Amino acid sequence: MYELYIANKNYSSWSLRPWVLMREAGIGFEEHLVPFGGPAWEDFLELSPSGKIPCLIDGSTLVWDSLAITEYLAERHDRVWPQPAEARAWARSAAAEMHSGFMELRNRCSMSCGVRLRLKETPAALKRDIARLEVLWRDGLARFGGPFLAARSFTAVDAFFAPVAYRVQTYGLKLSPEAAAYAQRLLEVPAMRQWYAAALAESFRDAPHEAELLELASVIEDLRAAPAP
Ligand SMILES: N[C@@H](CCC(=O)N[C@@H](CS)C(=O)NCC(=O)O)C(=O)O
Repeated sequence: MYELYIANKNYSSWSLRPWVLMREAGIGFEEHLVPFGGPAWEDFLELSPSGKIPCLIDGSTLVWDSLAITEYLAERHDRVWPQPAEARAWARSAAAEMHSGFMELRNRCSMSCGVRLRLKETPAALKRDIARLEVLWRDGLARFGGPFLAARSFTAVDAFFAPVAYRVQTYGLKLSPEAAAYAQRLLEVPAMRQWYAAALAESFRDAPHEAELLELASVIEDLRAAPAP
């Protein structure tokens, strides 16, 4: 049985990727949630050499970084990347672009599933990231026929954009109808619903994450369970 170490579901966009992928691909795993806060980095360092989460343990093999975990799983399970090779090439490129890019979207709209926020400003760099996202999604959906990005079913490339769907919801990001429909489709995936319900139930608050959100945005609504005293 694989063991997947993740951080808090409300905040941890990187953890969401392998979690939702494994759930949707029917790959069994035992979940371990290691909370942010306090000596989180030391806690994470005990598990993962980068001091970052997620990481996957398979017997004596440790895999860290969401992209490496995805590729490790793809060597063992059929449903991780789409078929045929052309769709796989596109999906890998789009996932890699998300993994190493979209910095403004990631930094300015950090994931907080259970909160609704209004950004204080929308700089040109963020608009560029959103415009690129729309072109990329439209391309995948048109090229491979949807309803997911590179296949009829949810695959790893959708998992890489899953955190974006929560960001769209949290920040009310304005997208074209086609892109908005895809983001909504991601939110309705069963594993995404499960993650979201668990995120809302969290009473844990991570002070650095909360401070970062308030610096860049104002809170419209907080749907999470009341904070732990
Ligand atoms: N590129 C890594 C990034 C992982 C990452 O930044 N994880 C965050 C949690 S969402 C983390 O562990 N942060 C703790 C820290 O930076 O100290 C991946 O894809 O897994």
